[in-house]
Amino acid sequence: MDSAYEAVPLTGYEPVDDETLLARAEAAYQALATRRSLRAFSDRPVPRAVIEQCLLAAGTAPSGANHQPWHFACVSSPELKRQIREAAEAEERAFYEGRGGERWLRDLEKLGTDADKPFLETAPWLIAVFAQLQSPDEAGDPRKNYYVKESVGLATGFLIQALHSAGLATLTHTPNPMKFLNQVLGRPSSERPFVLLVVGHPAEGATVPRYALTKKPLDAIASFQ
Ligand code: IYR
Repeated sequence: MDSAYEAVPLTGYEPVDDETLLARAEAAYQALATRRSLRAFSDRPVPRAVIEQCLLAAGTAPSGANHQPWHFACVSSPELKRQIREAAEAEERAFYEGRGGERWLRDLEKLGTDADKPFLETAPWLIAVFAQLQSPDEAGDPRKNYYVKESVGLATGFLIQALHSAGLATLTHTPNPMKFLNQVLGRPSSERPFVLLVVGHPAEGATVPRYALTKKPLDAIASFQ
């Protein structure tokens, strides 16, 4: 039987000396360290072509068996944004009125969040990321996916990073529960909402919580042996 495997030459990794490696690694860190989860967006439009390029970047993420088990539902329609805000705020009100539990609500105090989510309508784009438990294979037949959450998490990380590199701000928003996104966006039940990314330019005078600026030092997040 013919193997399904075919090898092609590796491209894209030109040789680099260690000094250049370090300089690039530092630049990568500096570029990412300015990213903030933002909750105050400007209504300045963002061209769809910009979003499309960032989605292509997200789509390069590694995934289980290269099944790419993600769908990015991109919303700029004011009416759909309104529906999403309404449904999200209804869930969030229940959460902040007690469903979250005392401990969780106390942990969120430093972030200054509440049930009001005006940014869901102000920001030019909402990207609902869906995880596909199964998706069609090349022939269109349903096929099981593997490591779905891990894969979609990686693609979402790539997307946030691409949007940030382009100069856009994001909020990684997780209305809880967010099953309403399937209904509002007409996605099948084989897809689970993973995260709702809010994308746009910062509002003038936007602020962020001081608490979120503190990141763990290297010795708290890594070990070398
Ligand atoms: N989903 C709520 C609560 C919330 C939960 C976590 I974990 C956060 O890091 C921030 C908020 C909300 O969006 O307000």
